[in-house]
Amino acid sequence: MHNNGLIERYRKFLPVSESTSIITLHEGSTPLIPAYKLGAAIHKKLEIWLKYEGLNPTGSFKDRGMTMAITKAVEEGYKAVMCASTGNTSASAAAYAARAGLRCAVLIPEGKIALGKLSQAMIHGATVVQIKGNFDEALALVRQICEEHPIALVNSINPYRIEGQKTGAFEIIDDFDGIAPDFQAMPVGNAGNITAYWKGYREYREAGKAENRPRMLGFQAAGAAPIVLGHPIDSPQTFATAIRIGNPASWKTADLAREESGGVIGMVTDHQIRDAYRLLAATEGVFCEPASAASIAGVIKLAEAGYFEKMKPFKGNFLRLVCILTGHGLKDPDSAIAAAEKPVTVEPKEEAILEVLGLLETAMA
Ligand code: AN7
Repeated sequence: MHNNGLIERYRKFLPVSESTSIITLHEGSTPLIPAYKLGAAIHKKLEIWLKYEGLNPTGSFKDRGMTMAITKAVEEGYKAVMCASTGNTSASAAAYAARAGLRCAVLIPEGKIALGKLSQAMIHGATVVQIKGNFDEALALVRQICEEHPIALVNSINPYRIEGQKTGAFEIIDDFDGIAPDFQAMPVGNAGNITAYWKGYREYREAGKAENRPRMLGFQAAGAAPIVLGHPIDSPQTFATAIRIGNPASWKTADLAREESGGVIGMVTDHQIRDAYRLLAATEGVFCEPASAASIAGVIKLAEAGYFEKMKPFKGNFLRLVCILTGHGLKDPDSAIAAAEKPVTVEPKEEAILEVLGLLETAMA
């Protein structure tokens, strides 16, 4: 089936009408990839699936919300959009605004944006403004500017963003033939995505499309864990720059998702995130950005704490868990290069290469 984008696919569940002109880059319908080896290595009862959101058109889950936000901005007559961003929102907003013929301005924290994301916002022609401050300060400024000027704010406090992003939950349930996973694990930054997924799971269940709902497992970076610690963080720090956020806009609805679903919002250290990031790429061949690996790191931490021991699957013998891999690894090549083994440089001679490969003795035998 041709993918016409998620608004067409889930039109009945979204705030569009017959006359809405849809702005799409044919996002959504991303693969749900089994990771049996990884699951078994983490816990004998776990069956892990990876929702590879890095395969959206601009390389992150933000496209789900942006197709809705930009479609509605056009419908409502806006000529310009604006967002604050740790990177992916700016990349997505810039791309969809370009497609719609809207002006786009993005406000980002100077020096804390992964290279791929910055390159996207720039090449799509957005006006990129760096502030000597963090994401939370950028968002406060964008809110103020969009209140004072006819500019559509396209951060996830825009309800259309949440509407678009909830379709991720629909896709997972559709892929599993009407059964939600036992758990869904995801990184939490500004907390829009956990809000959106939980809304999606609730609505699909209410519409009779799902028999059950998952427990929501959200993970923040330890240096940027306001929800876990129970207070805003003035100067959030983590190498997973996407989730370097100290005062999430959707804090309350993230708490609600955890409560209503019987889930957990926890935190993982940069060290744990980096290990999970490498492990996933090396054992399953799936490359995500550091923030996305917080989901895997969190699941490992919960497994080690015995969290899954007493849990019962909704169906079958295994606990089915979906990790949302929110962004593609290529977004942030610097982190990959820093986390992996360095390449070896040798003379252009067979012997030198065989030596590196540990094949020298075999070759001489
Ligand atoms: C890869 O781009 O906030 O909890 O400005 O890029 O919905 O914020 C990005 C967030 C997870 C957290 N994974 O999602 C932005 C921005 C990746 C991300 C999150 C982000 P939310």
